[in-house]
Amino acid sequence: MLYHLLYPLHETISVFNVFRYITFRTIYASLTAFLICFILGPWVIRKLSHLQIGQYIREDGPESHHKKAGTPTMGGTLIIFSITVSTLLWTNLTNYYIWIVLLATIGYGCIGFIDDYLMQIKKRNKGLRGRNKFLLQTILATVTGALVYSCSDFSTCVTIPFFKNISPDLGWGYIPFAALIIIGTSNAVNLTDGLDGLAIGPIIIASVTYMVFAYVAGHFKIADYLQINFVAGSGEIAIFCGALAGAGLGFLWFNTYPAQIFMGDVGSLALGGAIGTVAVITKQEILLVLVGGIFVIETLSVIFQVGFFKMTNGRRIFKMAPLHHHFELKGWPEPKVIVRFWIIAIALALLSMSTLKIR
Ligand code: 57M
Repeated sequence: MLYHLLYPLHETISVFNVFRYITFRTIYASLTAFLICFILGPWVIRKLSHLQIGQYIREDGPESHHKKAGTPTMGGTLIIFSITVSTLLWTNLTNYYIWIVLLATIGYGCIGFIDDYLMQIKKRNKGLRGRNKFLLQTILATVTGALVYSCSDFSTCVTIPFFKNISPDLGWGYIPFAALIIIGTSNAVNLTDGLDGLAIGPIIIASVTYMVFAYVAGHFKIADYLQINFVAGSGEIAIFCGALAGAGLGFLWFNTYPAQIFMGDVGSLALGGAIGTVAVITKQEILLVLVGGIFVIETLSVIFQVGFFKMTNGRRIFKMAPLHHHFELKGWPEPKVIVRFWIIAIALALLSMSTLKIR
């Protein structure tokens, strides 16, 4: 909004010329989202506590988690609010991709909110039925994929990391492909959000990584030089990624160990949906496996654990899945598990950025 209000005044007040620069608006979108979370955080924590929206802790979880019972959850509502306000303030609102990524973020947040509401407020132990939750996720992800596909100059070719000459064109098949990326990412982040700051850390790292990808993909000369897909208008998505990272940092201030608040499914599903949609729009879909490697590792640990359990009639590969619980049960203190996972996430993000040159 500020872009539309202030940039036109740059002829009379020259300093407003800065509003044309995506870098400037990305920095301030990040700071705006951070400040909203940082300032409203204590009030939201008090409000959730007052409403008794405290985390229910399952009996079969690690012993160390039982002390977490009652921690305010559904903090994802604050994350989504700060991302949305900051994005609306700092982006070019005529950009189609901005509305698509906001739809995916808020839409997945609503699915998570329903799940949290049923579980935490209605005390329905399982929340939304798995089947219903997956159906809602599939519908929203398919609509998101179709909206991206309908963008006139959007390429339906899939970018294969490290191989610039291989990019299969999926045609309309890109819609289910995109939906799969979004659903998978959303659920992977949801599974990962099981320790204080464990999910939000890699989300911040992935947001900064895709901020770079969105910027270069939206810059014709840089995209041409790097020989990556030029996606007209994706530069504005860098501003959204800035808001995502800023909101993540603001939330981490309160979610860091020992957490004063959890994000809830409203947060984990929304953030995963956001990152998945950004990966699709910036044409770095497959690379998300690397950028979001922590989420992939955690999900694979569950798949292997459940599969092995069923095949061997009860034997386990890990002490407990997802993987973060395995290290907890091995005796690693919670902060050690969290920070080591963040370190791996940073290394994977650096490796993913190197694919811009190694192709
Ligand atoms: C999402 N939710 C956390 C919090 C957060 C198939 C199976 C792998 C499913 C999985 C599961 O239930 N996943 C649900 C993970 C939960 O966090 C809440 O959920 C939101 C995210 N969706 O925002 O509101 C617990 O995580 C802890 N937590 C923190 N700090 C945070 O900042 O400490 C969360 C955020 C919270 C809190 O204790 O209550 C979760 O873990 O449920 N199931 C599991 O992950 C279970 N694993 C398991 O059953 N493994 C089996 C099989 C199925 C693979 C096995 O290994 O044999 C573990 N989780 C729980 N109990 N709660 C272990 C058992």
